[in-house]
Amino acid sequence: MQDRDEYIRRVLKLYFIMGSANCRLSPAETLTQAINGGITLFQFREKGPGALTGAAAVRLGRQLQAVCRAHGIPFIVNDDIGLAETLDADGVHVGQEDEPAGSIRRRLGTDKIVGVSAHTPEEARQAIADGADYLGVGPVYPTSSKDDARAVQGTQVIEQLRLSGFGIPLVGIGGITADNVAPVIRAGADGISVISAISAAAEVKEAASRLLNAVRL
Ligand code: TZP
Ligand code: MG
Repeated sequence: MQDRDEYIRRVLKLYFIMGSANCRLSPAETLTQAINGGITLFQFREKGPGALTGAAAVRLGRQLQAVCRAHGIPFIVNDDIGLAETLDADGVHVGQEDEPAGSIRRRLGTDKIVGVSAHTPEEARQAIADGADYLGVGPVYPTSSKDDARAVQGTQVIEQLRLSGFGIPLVGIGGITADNVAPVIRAGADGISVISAISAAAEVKEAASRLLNAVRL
């Protein structure tokens, strides 16, 4: 458990989330540059305007998974447990509206990474009881990458979770950039999860590398 937590904390440092709707360049090019810039974990999140579905989503998932494999970066699927099973992904990330983590853990087994979005200590407690490996907590700052995002919470929930003794690996998410990452880490997050700060950057590799340096400070 200790080793697993250490591994999870390490890969959560710079957690990049992306689907085709988020990219300026092609998804594979965006991901390749992000990996070259130093991302530590990738989540395939095919949502939003013009998002691929069915066989096309599977094809893109396979392509991005191959890029991750070639570079030793774990590949996580957002929400869609069936897609994660089809691809034999390294894990999944789910929100409170998705399949409960306990049932996902039973479906995927102990080896896969299971992440859960949590907004309160009660949701955190339930996720941990269900066998979650890590929590995503946010939105820390305003975001335009998620239509149904909850109210902005600053770093308050992260601090509250740490102060009440939750030691589970945890990332902050929502509107995080190299310029505002410091308070997120100071509040107790092990890393950050970003979409636009990398996917929409003019220079994807440089953006990832700046973020990684900021997380390490
Ligand atoms: N969940 C909470 S905020 C968010 C998700 C998926 C979007 C994060 O995107 P960005 O562009 O890093 O604000
Ligand atoms: Mg979801």
